[in-house]
Amino acid sequence: MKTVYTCFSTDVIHEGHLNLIKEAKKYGNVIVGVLSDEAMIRYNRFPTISFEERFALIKNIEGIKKVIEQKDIMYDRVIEELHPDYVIHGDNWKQGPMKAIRENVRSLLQVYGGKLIDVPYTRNEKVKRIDERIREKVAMPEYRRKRLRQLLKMREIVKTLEVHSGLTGLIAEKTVVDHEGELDQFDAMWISSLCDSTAKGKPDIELVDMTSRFRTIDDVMEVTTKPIIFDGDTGGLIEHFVYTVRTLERMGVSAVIIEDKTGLKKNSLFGTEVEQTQDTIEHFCEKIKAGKNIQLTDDFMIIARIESLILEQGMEDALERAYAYVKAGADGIMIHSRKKDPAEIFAFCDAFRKVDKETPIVVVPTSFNQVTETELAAHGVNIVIYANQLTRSAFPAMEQTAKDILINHRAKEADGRLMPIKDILTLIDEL
Ligand code: SPV
Ligand code: MG
Repeated sequence: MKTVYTCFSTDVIHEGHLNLIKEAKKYGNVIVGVLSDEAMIRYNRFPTISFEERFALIKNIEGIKKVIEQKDIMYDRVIEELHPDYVIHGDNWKQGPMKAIRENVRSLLQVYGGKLIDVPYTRNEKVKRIDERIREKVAMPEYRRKRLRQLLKMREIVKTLEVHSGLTGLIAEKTVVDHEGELDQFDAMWISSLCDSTAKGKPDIELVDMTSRFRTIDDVMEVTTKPIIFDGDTGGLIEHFVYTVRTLERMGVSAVIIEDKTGLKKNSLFGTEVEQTQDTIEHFCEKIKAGKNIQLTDDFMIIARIESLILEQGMEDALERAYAYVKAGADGIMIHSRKKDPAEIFAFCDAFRKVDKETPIVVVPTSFNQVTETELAAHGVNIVIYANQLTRSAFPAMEQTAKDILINHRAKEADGRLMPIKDILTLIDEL
């Protein structure tokens, strides 16, 4: 009897899956792989049920010989182990990022004469509706909020991209790359005070009020499903911060990062070029405690951001603060630096990790941008935030277009660099 292999990464079994199994049975014994959570989140949406539940779901389908876990997106290991005569899949993998997976399977099968079968993907209203329901579910506050904690367990580095609008949210949500035989996407989104303010033409001095910042979050949430880390600046007055925590938590934001500065906040990347005052350890701990006391779920995270290196207060001060903030209840530590050389970030992480192996460390490699995610992970970093690159790439592009139009008294010369009209019209899906 021949063997037929297929791999599922679904939370719901619908008639499309059953149809695929029915087809597969015509060729031999059917083995189904259930894609691991770790692999699934690299190119697909976040699972809404546990791996064990997804596994059980497949096990319950009649006529399957065996169900296994497929650990990797690419099929190298599974094909080496099973040597299936056939691999069968819906033909939807001929498009988009999944094309790379199909190509991987095709070349692996070719080596020993295995065959690839593409079954027409079941596209009907019912299947479409199920698909939309799962999407809506992962976007709901109670699912979205806890996802950062879940990702911290699954991902060596939680890759986070700055967003400040529905459009930038869509970029963070949908961009998947196929590079060097691997698929990857961003895990989370950062609502930066710098970029949220800049998008409104305002300086980054806690001038854009919270109501307006919540509006940005809402715009992003409306069109995305990924978890959000909110830049809460200094957190403001303790009496105000508790309200901010309540609102963010209710909205389904996963974490707020507050920095240990007081008075008129200026952007950290100014460093000591402008006057900035660091909060006392005692007062900032009070703020952390107040926030932790007020939150209602175990999911929401308050991350304490240490400005000692930015303000040239030394490593000892940074570490003392880190331990104190964790003791006060901080769910994570963000250590910031404006040096090009990542040495002080590495030194902080190494020292902190000697004492504390658990508390997540967040970094924002804007200045020390040559450092890779793998290097940061090796020093114990858990979350990397690309805090402003989308905004910084969009602004010069838009400015150049404005100049081209002014110089040429028409838009033709700019056109070569522009997105085709056809693409902008279809960029946003209608419901
Ligand atoms: C932001 O993105 O607003 C930040 C990070 O707070 S930084 O601009 O580097 O201070
Ligand atoms: Mg900021």
